[in-house]
This record gives sequence, C-alpha cells and structure tokens, in this order.
Amino acid sequence: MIFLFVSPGVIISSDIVIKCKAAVLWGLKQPFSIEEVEVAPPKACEVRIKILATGICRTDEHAISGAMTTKFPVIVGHEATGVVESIGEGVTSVKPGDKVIPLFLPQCGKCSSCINPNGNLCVKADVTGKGVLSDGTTRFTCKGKPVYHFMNTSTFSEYTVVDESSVTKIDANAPPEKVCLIGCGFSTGYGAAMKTAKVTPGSTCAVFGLGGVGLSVIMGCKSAGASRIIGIDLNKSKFEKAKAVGATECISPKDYTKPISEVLSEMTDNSVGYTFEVVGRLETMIDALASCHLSYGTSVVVGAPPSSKMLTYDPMLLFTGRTWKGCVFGGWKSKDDVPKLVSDFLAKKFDLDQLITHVLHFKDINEGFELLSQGKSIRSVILM
Ligand code: COD
Ligand code: ZN
Ligand code: ZN
Repeated sequence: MIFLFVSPGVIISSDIVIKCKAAVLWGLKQPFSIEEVEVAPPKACEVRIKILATGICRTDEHAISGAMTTKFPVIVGHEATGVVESIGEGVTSVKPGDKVIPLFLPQCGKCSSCINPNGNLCVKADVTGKGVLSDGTTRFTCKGKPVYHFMNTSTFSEYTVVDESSVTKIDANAPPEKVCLIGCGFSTGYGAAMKTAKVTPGSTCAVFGLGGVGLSVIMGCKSAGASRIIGIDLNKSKFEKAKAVGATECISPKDYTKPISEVLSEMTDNSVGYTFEVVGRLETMIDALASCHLSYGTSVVVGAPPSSKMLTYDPMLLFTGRTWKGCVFGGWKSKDDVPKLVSDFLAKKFDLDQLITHVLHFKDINEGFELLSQGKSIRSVILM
C-alpha cells in the first residue's frame, strides 16, 4: 500500500476503495437516488478526485430523458471543481491536494485534434456513451453492481475517477462553487465568441437563445470588444439578464412578421458580423446563418443539433462569402485553456455570479433538476 503524506495528519492512500455517497440513476426517467457507492483506486494514468462543487447542465438531463445514449446504472454530472485525492502510476500533471476541474472533453495531447492548433475534439472523448474508462471497466460499484461513468467525469459523486487527460490543475485560490461552471456551460458559450468566432472589437453580434450558454456567449462578445450585441429569444423574461451581462438590445421573433434576418439587417444597417445559434434547433441554425453579413459574416452553431435530423439550406448563403462554423466546449483545448480561464476569472475579466441562480446541498439534487425542467434556473450549483 502506498501512503502519501500531503500535510500533517492527512494521509492519502492510492490503493484503497473509498465508500462515499453518489447520486445514482438506476434507469431512464427516474429520479436520482443518493446511494453509498464504492470508488475503486485510480489505475495507471488515472486520478481519483474528491468533488467539492458541481453544476447542473442540460446534458445531464438529456441522459435522464434518453435524448442522449447512456448505459444504466450511471453516475452523471460533468461540470465540477474538486481536489485530487490520489493518483495512479505514471500520472505527472496533477498530484494529491491539487485543486482541479474534471474535463468532459479530454485533451490527450497525442491525437490529430489535440496536435492541430485549431482542433479540440480529442479522440478520448466519450461521444458514444460507452460509460467506461480506458481499460473498458468502471471504477464505481453500488449494491454489488458496476455503475457506469458519464462523459469521462461522473461528478455527482463525492469521489470520482478520471483519466489523466480528463482533469486539469487550477489556481488553488479559485472558489470551487463558482469556477465549476468553467467545466462546461460558461466555457462553451464564452469560447464560441472568443476562441471560435474570434469576435473583433467594434463588431456587431447577434445571439439566438438566451439560456445560460447564450448569456456566456454574450459575455464573450463583450470581452472581445463588440460594440453591439443583440440578444434574440422567444421568451422576453430572458432579456433583463441578457442586458445585465452585456446585450445592448434584445428582440423577440414573435414581435415581427418578417424573417429575423431582415429585422437584424434593418436594425444594424446590414452590419451583423457574427451570429450564434444557442438554441439547438435546425430553424434557428438557418436563421442565424442568414442573419450574418452575406459577404464577411461568421455564424457559429453552439447548440447541439437534435439527433438524426438533417437540414437543407440555400448554398447561396455560403457562396456569397459567409462562414459557417460549429464548436464543442467553445473550441477550447480543455487541459491547456481551463486553467487560463480560471485565472481570467480571478482577474475579474468576467463574472460567473450572473449565471448562478441557485446553490443546493447534494441531498437536494432532484430539486435542482426540477428547477431546470421548469425553466426556473440558469445554473444550479450543488455543494458536496
Ligand atoms: N428562437 C429564439 N430563442 C429560442 C427559440 C427560438 N426559436 N426556441 C427556444 N429559444 C430560447 C429559449 O427560450 C431559451 O431561453 C433558450 O433558447 C435556450 O436556453 P436553455 O436555458 O434551454 O439552455 P442552455 O443555454 O443551458 O443550453 C442550450 C444549448 C442549446 C446551448 C444546449 O442545450 C446545448 O446544446 N449545448 C451545447 C452542446 C455541447 O457543447 N455539449 C457538451 C457538454 S454539455
Ligand atoms: Zn454540459
Ligand atoms: Zn486527444
């Protein structure tokens, strides 16, 4: 047995099984059940993390509803902050005691996406919902049954085990209950503007969809120096928060009979440089594309498209000069960029408080999902 002494009186063991609480989903459309689970020690190139705080993201709900393929029983959750409890053989990038953010989008550093400066969709990402670590097995057991992992992270557990490529060290001073949002929702939106679109100072932007991710896009447009940021949502109750984070004006398509692309063109004297689709619907993807300038505009698809759906579009929209892009996790290279985003937060370059509407205890996790499904929360953060 290997014992690592991190501070007086604290012993960390890298080969004991930890018994702790986790929110287990036993099947589709069932509530979370807080159970005692066994968390096996990290194998080679793996890291065991004590979770401190974790956000609730819509993708977790997709696992419950079946919109995302997942094996059961499973421990979901993928937006968190934690502390490294122990490491497996060969781990060099983190050590016990480090404050970390687990990465649902890994960065192995070796695959074609990781090597290319413009890629980030690492080959190690669990895009098909395998629910196991690299060796094909799980580190969780409950009532004698193996429990599957989710998006390489499984943060709705007091302890989790991840591959070294799925965790990054952050500043020890970062507040866990805030920077957990950098693990998914905030970075997805902020990066779409800053990293993927590369919004230029003085430009005009239009953001379709003003949920937590859309608000983060607005923050990115603002940080990049956009002069006009137009928020678009069917639900006008979203406008106040959008303006608080940086939208200069907000409109609802319901208030117009003409296409929204024409409305935006008239409002801006035909100068929309960047548009963002943050709804996840085919119709708004086309609207956003048509709304950016026909010659120099860029439109970014941020919302995940509905599965098994195709869209048709007029190729003239692209022929004239528009650029159509998409991104996962904002285009950030997770292991490299997440620590920098945490430092930017500590330097007050953006504010995460605007996105956090509820803070809940772990035992109340089902309440957090109720708030999400009723549209009452932007982000709920669970304290472990
Ligand atoms: N026009 C304008 N606004 C609309 C329309 C419409 N036709 N329909 C709905 N809306 C608005 C809603 O009123 C709502 O305000 C907003 O769109 C959507 O917001 P939320 O709160 O439902 O969702 P978010 O912001 O938390 O996330 C939305 C995404 C679409 C971005 C999300 O579901 C997603 O697909 N995420 C990206 C995928 C990804 O990167 N996944 C990896 C890990 S999660
Ligand atoms: Zn997410
Ligand atoms: Zn990779």
